[in-house]
Amino acid sequence: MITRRRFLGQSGILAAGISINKLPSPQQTTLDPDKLSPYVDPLPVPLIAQSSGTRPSPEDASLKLPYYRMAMRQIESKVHRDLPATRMWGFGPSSPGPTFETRSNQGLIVEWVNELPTRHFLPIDHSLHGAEASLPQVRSVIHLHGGKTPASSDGYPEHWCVPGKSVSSHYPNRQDAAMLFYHDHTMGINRLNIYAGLQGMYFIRDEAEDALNLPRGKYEIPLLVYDRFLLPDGQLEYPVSAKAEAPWVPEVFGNAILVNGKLSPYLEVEPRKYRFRLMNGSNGRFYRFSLGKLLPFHLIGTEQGFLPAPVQAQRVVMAPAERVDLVFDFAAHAGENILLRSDAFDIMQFRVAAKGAADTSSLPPALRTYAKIPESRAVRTRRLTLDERMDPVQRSMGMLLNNTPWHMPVTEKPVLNTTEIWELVNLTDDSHPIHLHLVRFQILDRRPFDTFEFQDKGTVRFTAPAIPPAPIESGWKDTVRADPGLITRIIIPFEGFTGRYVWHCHILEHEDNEMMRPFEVVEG
Ligand SMILES: [Cu+2]
Repeated sequence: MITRRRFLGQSGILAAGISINKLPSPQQTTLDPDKLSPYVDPLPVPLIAQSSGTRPSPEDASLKLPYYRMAMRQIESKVHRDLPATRMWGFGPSSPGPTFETRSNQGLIVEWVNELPTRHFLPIDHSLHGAEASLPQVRSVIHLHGGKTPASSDGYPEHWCVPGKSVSSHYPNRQDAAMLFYHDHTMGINRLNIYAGLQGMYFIRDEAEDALNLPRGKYEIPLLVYDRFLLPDGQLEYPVSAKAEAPWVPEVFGNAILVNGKLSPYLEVEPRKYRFRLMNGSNGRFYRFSLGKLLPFHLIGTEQGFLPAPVQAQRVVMAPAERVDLVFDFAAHAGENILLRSDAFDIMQFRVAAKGAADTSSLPPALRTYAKIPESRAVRTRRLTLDERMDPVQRSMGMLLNNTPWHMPVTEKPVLNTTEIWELVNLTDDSHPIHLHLVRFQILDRRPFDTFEFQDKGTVRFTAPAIPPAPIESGWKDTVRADPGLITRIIIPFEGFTGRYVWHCHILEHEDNEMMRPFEVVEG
């Protein structure tokens, strides 16, 4: 198996996003997905979440907001026709859970109810902070990724609840149309809870989106892609280290890549334009997606909504938690089968019908007004390192942000309604998708620097010119790849709410082992 790290050592930073698409060679005890017939299961599309009544708004009790009850439960779900059902944790009947559909400025309330069993079925590492053996095994708290959410509803990792209890969240949705997602964020076991299945999609719509006349309804398809390690009996396996008392591993790559919970599904499509809302929901795997033999498609959005204009591409690299919005036109492919691929791996099949209804949707040349934030607006620049701790034989002992463990006092306290620049100084050998809660940001640039000189003297000596963000990154983001050997600069308006939030690496194994820190937005 080629790990991301080893591949990076061989290939340099430009390969960062694509380096971990090698699947581990099947051993006798693991499932060989190549022996299963591909494209025998239709692609499932999660049901739309339904509200049940209303609740008063926490901001104004005279205002009634839709109320959703979302119960986390252990379920059995078939990932492939020829495998027994897989034990998972889902929301209501499914994993991924039901999809939220709401509109900008339409607040809602979700009661996240923990109806899970009291024993975890994946290996907890009690040596990790926040996962001590004295704590209940099964705990959950849900975060809405990409949401501009009040701190008390944001799913702070320590605000978990146990089976039989619930946590309610208020999502005001005062933000632009975008594809967000909800997922578990529990301290020390987040990687296991999401791996078990606790994630789902959340769409915010707005009038600007309505006016674009993009493909919609059955012509707009969410594709939540994630890898899992499956055993021959179809059950989930989560890899462990050789140390029984400390089973944490620094990264997990499965032998099976699922789309909306199915292995190698197919989707019947008409020969017309479709809009795909693609998301990487993996713990640690990066993808470089393409369609067919590098057929061109149009990228129209990123994590926090539309790009200024469509960008034509043949591939798109996605780190965990990144989302892209893309339009592909099957019109010239009537009667063909087209694969969604990630480098050499076939992920799903689109079966294009010979004919379909007339396509009245459009791909507008302009999507959104978008202004780059001038650097001069930043009131403060923070230099923050990404660090890895190694044991004497160069095994990873975990990652850190700014060399500071989670439990240390809060050091990042941006003032509400000010803008800051954060310089992410990556001193590790990995590419880390860094996510900040509450905010959206823009990428300024990435620039190579001398990491040895920085570690010796603490000084930055750039070794090459700054690299501007790729066209697909030239919009509002909430997750940014910080590649090794580079300083990645982002510019962040801190808007919406004061209070305690977190920022972290979205490689879930890193996040669970100290690559997460609180930040606090304070009044001016
Ligand atoms: Cu990381």
